[in-house]
Amino acid sequence: MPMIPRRHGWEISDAEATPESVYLNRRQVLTQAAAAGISGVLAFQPWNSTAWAAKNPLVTGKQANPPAADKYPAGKNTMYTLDRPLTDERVAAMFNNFYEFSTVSKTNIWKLVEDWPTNPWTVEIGGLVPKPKTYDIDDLIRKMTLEERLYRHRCVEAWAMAVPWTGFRLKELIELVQPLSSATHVKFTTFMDPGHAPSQRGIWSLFSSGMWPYVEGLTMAEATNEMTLMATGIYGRPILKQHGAPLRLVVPWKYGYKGAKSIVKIEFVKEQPKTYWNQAVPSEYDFLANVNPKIPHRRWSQETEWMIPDRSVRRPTMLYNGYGEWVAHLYKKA
Ligand SMILES: Nc1nc2c(c(=O)[nH]1)N[C@H]1C(S)=C(S)[C@@H](COP(=O)(O)O)O[C@H]1N2
Ligand SMILES: [Mo]
Repeated sequence: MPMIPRRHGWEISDAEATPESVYLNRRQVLTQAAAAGISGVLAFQPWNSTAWAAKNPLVTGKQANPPAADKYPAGKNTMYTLDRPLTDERVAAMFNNFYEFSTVSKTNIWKLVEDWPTNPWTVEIGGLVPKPKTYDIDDLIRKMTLEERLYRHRCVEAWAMAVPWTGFRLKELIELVQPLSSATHVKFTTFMDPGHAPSQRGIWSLFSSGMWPYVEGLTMAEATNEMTLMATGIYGRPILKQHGAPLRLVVPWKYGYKGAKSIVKIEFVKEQPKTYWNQAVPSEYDFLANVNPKIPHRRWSQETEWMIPDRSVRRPTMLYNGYGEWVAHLYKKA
């Protein structure tokens, strides 16, 4: 009798819609799917977040010596309102996509980041700028204006959440560094640390496309949109490591994979950057990645979504994740 890992009801079908199934080998996929299916039947129970939170009072994943820690909590920008309750802080902190740490599970990333140091940390700003410069993260954050915003988040896999991010507008940084007019895109490169990030080393790097580091990109018009946030905090405190400490991109009208975590380099470039998921599976993850209920993923519909941790309630997906008022004009054909 093979060992079947016991799972909580709310994590039973991790494997059903995750991108990793395209690059793990077929046998692994089948084994995982079978294990998830069987344990799902045996262990399914409605998720009781109150009872669970009582047993797990501490959110782990704090940065050691978080940068600009005295800036929290930052002032609230009340312009962006939610149509749903905020996700429980501990639920958000314990359900993550962070492929550098695991391509298999979302529910133990918070443990896997424990020994990963995010300090010291520098962010290189380069490419088509008059003065390329490497900033210490603490100095960089202190140059910017921090604010808190409530945003919905929609993963391409159909799970969603609503969280308070603290951060600064990317636009403010762009105004500071004054990119040349020849720049058409911004390229975000994230950390490389095979010693701490298991997927970046050995055999795992083969199964995770071998294309590290994770890279994302935006057009200049998207990057300078008011909604585009560089998150440095969450729930009124410095951002947890599992959410992409110490600096993470947040573009809430796009699928979550655009929101690169743990950024070390921001470059202004003159062509569309080659991005991680788009390179790995171009037919399933496009560069644009705007949330759109009418454009199905190749393997599932995008008409509905569910809010973590409750898979049993599906709600309609909104075009641009409900942020069309701010961003639809970017995509109108002239
Ligand atoms: N560096 C890096 N950034 C990443 C990812 C990743 O695997 N590596 N996953 C993306 C995906 S698919 C999602 S949905 C969000 C998840 O963010 P969260 O774990 O803070 O909810 O991070 C995005 N940013
Ligand atoms: Mo995602």
